[in-house]
Amino acid sequence: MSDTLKVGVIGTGMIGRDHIRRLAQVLSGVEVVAVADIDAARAKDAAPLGARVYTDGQALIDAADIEAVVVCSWGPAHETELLACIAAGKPVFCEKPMVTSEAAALRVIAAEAAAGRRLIQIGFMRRFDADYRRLKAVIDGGSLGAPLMYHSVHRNASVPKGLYTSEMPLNDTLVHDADIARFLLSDEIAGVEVRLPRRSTRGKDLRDPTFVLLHMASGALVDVEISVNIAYGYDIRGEVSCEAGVARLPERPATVVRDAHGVRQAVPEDWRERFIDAYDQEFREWIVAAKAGTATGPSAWDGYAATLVADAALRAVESGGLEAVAMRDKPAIYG
Ligand code: NAD
Ligand code: ISE
Repeated sequence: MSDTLKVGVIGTGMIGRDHIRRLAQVLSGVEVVAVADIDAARAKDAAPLGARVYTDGQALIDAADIEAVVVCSWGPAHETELLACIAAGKPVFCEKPMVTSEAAALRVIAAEAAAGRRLIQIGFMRRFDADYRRLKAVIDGGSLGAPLMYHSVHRNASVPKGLYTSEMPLNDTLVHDADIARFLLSDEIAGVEVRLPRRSTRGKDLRDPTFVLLHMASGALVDVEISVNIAYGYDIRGEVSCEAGVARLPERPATVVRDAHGVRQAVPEDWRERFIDAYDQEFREWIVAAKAGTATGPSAWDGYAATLVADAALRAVESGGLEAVAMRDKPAIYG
């Protein structure tokens, strides 16, 4: 493999464009040589100077000069793209959600396990965020005792303009909170309940907000507020209550403005601003591993775990009760 990792990016929507920007302009040791999108105009518009443009992701994956792939298409398209990358033996960074059903997740894991080595990193960027890493270090340090509860707040100002379905608060948004709960508490999710509070009148056809309760295998409980249309900004909060103290994510630094309306600080507009450094870091680590022909960081197994939680949450909306999450035995490649 060359010194400069030659990558192709599939999906040139909001996050595809943002990742192309960081790969082409911010990070070193990597070059975007091709992009693909079913929307040809969008792909052309997003392509860095000199990069080839495809409308077929498979053709990009098959291209001989492409050493690694970044998947930023919609969740339901990810399975096909991941299986094609595994078949081609190419490391792949795949945005969350890895897939949108348990059956698809099992097919991806089986294919990667059969390949005999990790090729997939999932875009759970919170694991690379300095604030979350410090919070985990405090919990792991043990001075506060065992974690008993985790309160997670996940607020979006508005829903994205592209594909958006009624299932997305659970299979697209909740997956971040599920993954970070597993990461922070070093625990697995054993069951899920969902409660639907009074509905916000701001979204015409939107069932928002959503309240989720995750039952961890240890007995710890995790409550998650998901708001996808809360107007004021992108607000991510987290606090862990332990036996002998609590630890929480800090307030983000922002200029304090005092004027005739009072004192205020701006809230990030969306995930691009809040997690800008975390996305850069997840790709730094991905590039190093991809150059070695493998993957580190959040794995397909983590993608599978989050998918199971999303499936259980969707069932819990229907049943109104506690839905179990039962994970299979972990294949050896996931450690
Ligand atoms: P988007 O709608 O803005 O863009 C998706 C793009 O993928 C569109 O241009 C669409 O034409 C293209 N596409 C769809 N299916 C395709 C296929 N089979 N082949 C090629 N192109 C295809 O959506 P987005 O906001 O950029 O989200 C894309 C993915 O990234 C989603 O899975 C989303 O959950 C994830 N995402 C992650 C984060 C994060 O914080 N990690 C943030 C935003 C989005
Ligand atoms: C989006 O797809 C993301 O992944 C963001 O990180 C998340 O906060 C948002 O809710 C999703 O729509």
